[in-house]
Amino acid sequence: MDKRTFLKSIFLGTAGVVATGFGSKLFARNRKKWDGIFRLPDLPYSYDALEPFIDGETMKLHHTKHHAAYTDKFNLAVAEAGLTGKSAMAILKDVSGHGESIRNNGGGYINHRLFWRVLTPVTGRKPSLELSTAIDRDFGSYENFRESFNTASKSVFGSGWAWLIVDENKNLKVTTTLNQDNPMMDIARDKGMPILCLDLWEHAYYMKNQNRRVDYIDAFWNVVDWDYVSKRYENTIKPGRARS
Ligand code: MN3
Repeated sequence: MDKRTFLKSIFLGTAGVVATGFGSKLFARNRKKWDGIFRLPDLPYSYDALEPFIDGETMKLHHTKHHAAYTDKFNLAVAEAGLTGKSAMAILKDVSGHGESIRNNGGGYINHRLFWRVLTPVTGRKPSLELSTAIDRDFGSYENFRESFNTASKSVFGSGWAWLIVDENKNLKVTTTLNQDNPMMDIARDKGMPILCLDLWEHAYYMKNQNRRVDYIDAFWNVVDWDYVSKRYENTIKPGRARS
């Protein structure tokens, strides 16, 4: 082996060890090493797990085509704007200062990321005592809250989302946004931390429900993951962020 080949083998060998160590252990353990690229999250259940309420074909297209496209385009827009390395929330909080592509694709990226999490195939979950107390306080009853959310969902003309948010006074509020806007954006009419959301774009229900958005809204209540929504609520109102 000549000197050059020897050095090359040492270099490649070392590089191999570094790459393996980095990939398998260091990277997995050290989340601060995020590379600034937003990735399409896996669904926490299979595509057909929410049937018969939301069909598998819709879920698959929605995740692998729509959400994937928003994710790719958001990465491009973030890179073009020189914002790589900033969190999605940091970018979208000041969305009015960025272009339409960041607003639409960044919204599409985070809205769907939350949407998959608030759904579950596990039946019978209920809001926690803490959340259900807040629902009674702010809506009068769980039934009134649902009515309010349904009415808001039906009122969205064209494409948009319905939301349950925790506002700056730690109160619950139902609101809607158009297109891919999100209540955390500075352009939102009602600002707050979203804890539950419903995608009202036709791509979310047209294959199964066609024009019957009402059927889709009704079906949605069967697959809401109240455990996750309650946890999000409790994390949002934690002491340190006192009611004002
Ligand atoms: Mn969608």
